[in-house]
Amino acid sequence: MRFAELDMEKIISQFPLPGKLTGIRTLGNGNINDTFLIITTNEEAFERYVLQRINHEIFPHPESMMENFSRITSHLELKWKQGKYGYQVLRLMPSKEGDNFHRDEKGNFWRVCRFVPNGLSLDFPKNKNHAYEAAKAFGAFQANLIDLPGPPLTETISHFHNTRKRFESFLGLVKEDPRNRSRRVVDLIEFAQRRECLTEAISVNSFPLRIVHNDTKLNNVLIHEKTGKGICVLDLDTVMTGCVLHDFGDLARTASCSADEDEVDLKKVSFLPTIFEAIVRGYLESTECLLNAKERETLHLAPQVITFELGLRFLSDYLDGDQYFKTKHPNHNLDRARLQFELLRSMENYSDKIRNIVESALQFCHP
Ligand code: GN1
Ligand code: MG
Repeated sequence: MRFAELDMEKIISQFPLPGKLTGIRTLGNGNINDTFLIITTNEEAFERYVLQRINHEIFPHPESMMENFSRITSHLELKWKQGKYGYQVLRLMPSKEGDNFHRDEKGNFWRVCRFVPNGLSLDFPKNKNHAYEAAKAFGAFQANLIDLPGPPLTETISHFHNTRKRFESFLGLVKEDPRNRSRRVVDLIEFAQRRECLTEAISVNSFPLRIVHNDTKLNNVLIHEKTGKGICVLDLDTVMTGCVLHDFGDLARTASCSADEDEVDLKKVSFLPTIFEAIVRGYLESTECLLNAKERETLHLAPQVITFELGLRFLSDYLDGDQYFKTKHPNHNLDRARLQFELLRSMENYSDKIRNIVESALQFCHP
């Protein structure tokens, strides 16, 4: 949905924010929800907030997703007060009705959070320290949610990181070819089919189920603009029961890559072992007591698995006529798929190095 089509002021007025609304602009480059920065001003100062429209076609149960959100943030806030969690926690602003979201007359779901100042959301790390800090922050996030009280969190998207299911639905789309596009991507289809074995590397049933973030792109953790420290984990919509390896792998996919997800020049794409080494260090520093033997021994495969999965998801969406991810041009999903597969190829070339980095870091880390 486009900015211009929305009656933004009316929506914002459903949240009793102090001051007068003085600015609205789009924020970030999420592929699913619509995100805006809101500025309100009174005589003395201004405040910033983040307004989001939840994509309810992709997240079919926004109410229970927001219930997850409240439970997660309350728990982390408590851990923060107890001095156990060293990061800021997203804070929701209640609607006029006192709910943690507002539903407009068109059926859209909206939420508002306080803006976290001084944070950079980076598409790739400017240095190793950023990668280390991001990994430490996502690790601490997992480690502090291990004792979340109450029933399991609601599953916001089913089978989200089930690589096998993703592969099967990809094969279904290749066969059905609803948009007659498969002939243009024969090379990518073959590339994916030759790597079917990756669909079995992290089958969720063989690992402990823990609460994980599930969308640990580097830009989902804010890095302090001056100190370079991780300050806040963002985007809690897919936080649910899952496997820790997917979080580790997805950060490696996005941070230890020489190009960002939308790069079209594949010559610029390669895996960056020194950044990866920093991710391993940061992640193990905050999760070393958490991981069991099976998780430790499979850690080195996670970047490849998740990169394969993302490549499959982009390619499937291309074959399906671009229904899922937001796209900016007709071949956007195809370009994204090509990049993921190129990155996977580079990871394969570095697979011994990746394994060595993980194994040597694990030597110094005791469960
Ligand atoms: C989507 O919208 P964003 O950027 O937070 C997607 C992730 C992908 C990512 C790829 C719910 O996340 O799984 O890794 O795009 N989120 C969902 O950029 O599918
Ligand atoms: Mg997301």
